[in-house]
Amino acid sequence: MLAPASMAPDLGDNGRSFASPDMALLPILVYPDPRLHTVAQPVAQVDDALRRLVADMLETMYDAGGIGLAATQVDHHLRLVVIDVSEDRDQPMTLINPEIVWASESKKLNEEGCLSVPGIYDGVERSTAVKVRAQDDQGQERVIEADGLLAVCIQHEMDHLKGKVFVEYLSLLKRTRIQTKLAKARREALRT
Ligand code: K1U
Ligand code: ZN
Repeated sequence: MLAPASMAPDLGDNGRSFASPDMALLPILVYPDPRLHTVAQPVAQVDDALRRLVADMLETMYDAGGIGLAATQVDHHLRLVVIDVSEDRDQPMTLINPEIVWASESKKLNEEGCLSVPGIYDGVERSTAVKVRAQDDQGQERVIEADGLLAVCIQHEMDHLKGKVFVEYLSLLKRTRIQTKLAKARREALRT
């Protein structure tokens, strides 16, 4: 796996060490919220307001125990993704206006989860390697070559930007069961 440090925002040794009182945990949309199907718009300007959103998204992703988060999931419909697949959770990556420029023909079934579909894990077939062009948080264009978990995560997050949630790869029967389970969990959470 190739996870270039150059894609990481300048957050010191650890993305979380940057945490300041100004940082915010953003509410994550839960499937089947229709806003998850919004197609994200390109980021026009990489400025301090966008970097603030990046910092809040990283904080939200770490707090939720995720390895990635797309802006769509926090109701910001911009082509922006944050990822950290490192074991020590200290290699944050920011992908602004990401485009997959190459995807391997070889595919693999991987178990996936989603912070917008809590508690549900299922298999999705994805390319085993991808090449992605994106801007970093300074607006610099980068090309990332990814395989393994990073490649899976990038494809999952890019789907979010298209308004697609991983459960849409599953059968109608599975999706119906998932919606029933999430509706029950929501009712129970409202009761407590
Ligand atoms: O987009 C998201 O909702 C984040 C999602 C990303 C993802 C996970 C697994 C495969 C592909 C993409 C998550 O991080 S869900 C949490 C999770 O499943 C996980 C956490 C740590 C390691 C591995 C998976
Ligand atoms: Zn997801």
